[in-house]
Amino acid sequence: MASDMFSCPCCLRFKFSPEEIEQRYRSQEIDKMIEKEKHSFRRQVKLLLLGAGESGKSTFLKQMRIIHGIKFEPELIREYKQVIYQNIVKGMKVLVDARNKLDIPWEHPVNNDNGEYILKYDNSLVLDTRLFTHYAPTLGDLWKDSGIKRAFERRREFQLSDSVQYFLDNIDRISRVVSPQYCPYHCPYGPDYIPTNRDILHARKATKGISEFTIPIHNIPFRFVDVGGQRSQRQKWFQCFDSVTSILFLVSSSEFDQVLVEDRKTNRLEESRNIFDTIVNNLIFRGVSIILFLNKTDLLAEKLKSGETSIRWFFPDYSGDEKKLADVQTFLLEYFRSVKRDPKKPLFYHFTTAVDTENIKVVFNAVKDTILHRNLESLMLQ
Ligand SMILES: Nc1nc2c(ncn2[C@@H]2O[C@H](COP(=O)(O)OP(=O)(O)O)[C@@H](O)[C@H]2O)c(=O)[nH]1
Ligand SMILES: [Mg+2]
Repeated sequence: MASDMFSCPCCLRFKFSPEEIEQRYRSQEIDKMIEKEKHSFRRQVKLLLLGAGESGKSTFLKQMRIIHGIKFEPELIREYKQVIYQNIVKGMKVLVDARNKLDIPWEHPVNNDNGEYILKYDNSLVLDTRLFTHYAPTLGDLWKDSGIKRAFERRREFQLSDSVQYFLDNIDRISRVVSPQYCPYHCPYGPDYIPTNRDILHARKATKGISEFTIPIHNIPFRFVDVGGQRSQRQKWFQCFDSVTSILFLVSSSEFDQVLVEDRKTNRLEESRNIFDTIVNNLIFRGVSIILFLNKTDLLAEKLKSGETSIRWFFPDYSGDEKKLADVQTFLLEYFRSVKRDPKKPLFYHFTTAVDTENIKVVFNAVKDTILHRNLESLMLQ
C-alpha cells in the first residue's frame, strides 16, 4: 500500500522536493533490478544427460542445437565429416571381420580381395576426402554383397555401431566429389559432400569427460551437461552432481539382446538398469526430477519386425507378444520403474528416437513443461 502511494507522481509532488522524488525513483529502479537478478539466477536450469554408452545422450544434445536454431560451426561440420568417414570404414572392417569369423560365404568371390583390402586400413590413418573416396567404390560393392548383409543381420553377436547401416545406405551421396574443373560454380574445391544435420545426428564419436552447452530458452538459460557413458568414464559423473534441476536418463531400448562393449558379456539393458538404480535411488537427487527416455524406438521396432531375435530369450519372464512394440515398451518401462525405491518420487518417461528431430521437438516441449512446472513448485516452497 505504502509503496503504491509513493509511486503516485501527484501525491509525491506535494510531499517531497523534486530531488527527493528523483532519488526515490532511482532506489525503486534498483530494487526492481535486484529482484530481477535474483530471479534470473534462480531460474537457471541445469539438465544432466546420463545413461550407458551409446544410449543417445550426445545425439539428444545435438538435437537441442538444431531445434533451437544454433547452427553447427563450419569447423565442427568438417570434424563431423571426418567422424562419418571413420564410422563407415571402421564399420565395414567390423563387418568383413565378422563375416570371416562367422564363416559366411561371399556372394561374389571377388569381394574376398576387396574385404582383405579394407581390413588392411590402419585405423590411426587420417581419412581425408581423397583417401575416403579411394575406398568408397569398394565399400559400396561390399555393402551390396549378401555375405556382408548376412553378417549385418547377425550384428548382435559382435560390436557394430548403430549408424553404420544409415551411412552405408547413403555411401553414394557421402562419397560424392566434384573435381574443380567440373564444378558449375567454379569454386576451388568443388561442391563436395557436406554432412547434413541428419548425417551429423548419426555420426558416432564417444564422449570423453564432460561437455556442456547452454541454450537460452524463453529467456532462461538451460545448461545441458553431457558425459561419457562407458564404465571408464563414469567416475567423472559425480563432478557435475550439484545444483541439478533435472536428470534426463537415456536407455537404448533396442539393446535387449546385446552385450557390453566393455566386457563383451554383460547384457546392455541390465547394465543400464544398474546405472539407473544408482541414480534414481541416490539421496543427492531426492528433489531432482528424473525423466527416463526409452530411446532408439526406431531400431527397437525394426528389430522386433525382423523376427531374428526375441526379448523372451534374454528376459524369460516377458509375457507379452514378442513382436508387439507397445508390449515390449511396457515391459521395459516396468523393468526400469521397478528399481525405484521411493514410491512417492515421480518418474517421468518418454519413448524417443533421438535421431528424429520432429520426435525430439515434441518430447522436449513436454519435458520443458515438466521441468519449468517442477521448478516453479520448488521456487514457491523456498
Ligand atoms: N537409429 C537411431 N540411432 C540413434 C538413436 N539415438 C542415438 N542413435 C545413434 O546411436 C549412436 C550413439 O549415440 P550417442 O548420442 O553418441 O550416445 P551416447 O554415448 O549416449 O552419447 C550414434 O551413432 C547415434 O546416431 C535413435 O533413437 N535411433
Ligand atoms: Mg556421448
